[in-house]
Amino acid sequence: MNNNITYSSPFPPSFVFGVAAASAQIEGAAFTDGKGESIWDRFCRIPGKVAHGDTLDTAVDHYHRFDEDFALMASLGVKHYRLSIAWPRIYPNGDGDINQAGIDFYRRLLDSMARHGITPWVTLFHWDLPQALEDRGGWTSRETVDAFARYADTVVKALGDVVKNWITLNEIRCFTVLAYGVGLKAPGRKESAAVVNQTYHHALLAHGHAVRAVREFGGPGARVGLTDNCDVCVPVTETPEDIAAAKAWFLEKNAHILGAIHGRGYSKDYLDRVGADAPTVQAGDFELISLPTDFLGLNIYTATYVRAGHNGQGYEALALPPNYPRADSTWLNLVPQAIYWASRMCHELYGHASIYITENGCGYNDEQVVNGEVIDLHRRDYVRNHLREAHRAIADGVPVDGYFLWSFIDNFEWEDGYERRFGIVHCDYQTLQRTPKLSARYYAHVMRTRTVV
Ligand code: GBH
Repeated sequence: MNNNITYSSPFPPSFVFGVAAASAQIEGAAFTDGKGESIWDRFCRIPGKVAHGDTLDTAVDHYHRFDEDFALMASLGVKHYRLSIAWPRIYPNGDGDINQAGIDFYRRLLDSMARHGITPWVTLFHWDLPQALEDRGGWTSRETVDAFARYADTVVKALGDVVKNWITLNEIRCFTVLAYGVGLKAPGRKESAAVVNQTYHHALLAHGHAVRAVREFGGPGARVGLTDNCDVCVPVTETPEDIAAAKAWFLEKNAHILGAIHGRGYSKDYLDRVGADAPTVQAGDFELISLPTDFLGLNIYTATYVRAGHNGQGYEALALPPNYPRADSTWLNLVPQAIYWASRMCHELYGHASIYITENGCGYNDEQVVNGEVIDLHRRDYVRNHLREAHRAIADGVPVDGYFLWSFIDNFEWEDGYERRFGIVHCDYQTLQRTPKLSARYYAHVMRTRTVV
């Protein structure tokens, strides 16, 4: 509890306000300057996989317009930007020869950011796996871990003089279970539980290699952490019983990722649950997986409500009634306390001393520019309510050190294509013209005053 913080106190001076995006979703230039094919370049061409058959070929053409985009960020007062590196630009075949033009591109981009006074937070992998590696098994194969290790070494060596904040992987669940089990995301496979559990294990190893690469080659001041989309829950009432139930739910749902990277291996409970489908683990794996990190990144969008079970035993997760409010993204139920409880639980359960909300935002359709404006009061409200919860966490002594709004600009929303807009800047997909929405003006005010009431 930090009793010096009142409702209207500014965020602490060191608190980072930023915006986020990812390579595949904004860059375009999908086959430019030697870039190799990614699994999303392939997936979006399979009929029925991505809404309207949208592709990543042009996206918002950030590849050619980054100067303009950073100038716009600077004009809004953005000082921190989370981006990702496209692995197929650096290694078009996933492994083997380095494509120098890919490294040169990110060097130009980072130079432009520096000119505009914007600090980079770089994610090494945000789902755009080289297709050549998928052809050899993708994340089901341990060879992909070895290739990732070489890729991480290369990127950290090449850019570590200017990049000091590294994020290893983005949202392990999305490129493992949703990609190899459910088939919703590229490469769209539907494998057995045993295979899916093995992809989780390989992703954890890749995370460990990225931590190792930053320690070996990151130079002075380099910091590194994972960005996880942990399963989040909110206790229905803040009674000791409901809070204990929520904690039990959180521990169970997140054991195979957060437990593992925090040095707990796979929990007995997890191993009992998966039984014969447990991943194959080699000697030394958990030493690599649990290398200490400097911060934990959390992508927070929504949560499940949990309460104590009958007779105070266990927990009960509640189904949402049909009229519960949500964004246009069907999964995005509006539960702002998600930020408070996710960060508090990670702090209390894993002892994390530094937490960044590396994504938070909302997706809506049909946002149009009218008289030069997009009046997205729904997004303003979302951002405001979520930042209040970050502020509450800080007041309660939870070390939330920063917040990155997803997203800077409307972009390719994976299987939902371009229909779903998450940006605080509108993109006209015909002309590629950028128009800051009302939420951008609001967030600029928040960043300037460092206060949310
Ligand atoms: C993040 O994922 C991503 O990091 C980012 O690239 C993306 O654009 C952004 O959020 C907005 O979606 O049918 O229930 O399985 C957010 C977490 C997890 C949300 C998977 C959608 C699939 C819905 N995502 N989930 S479900």
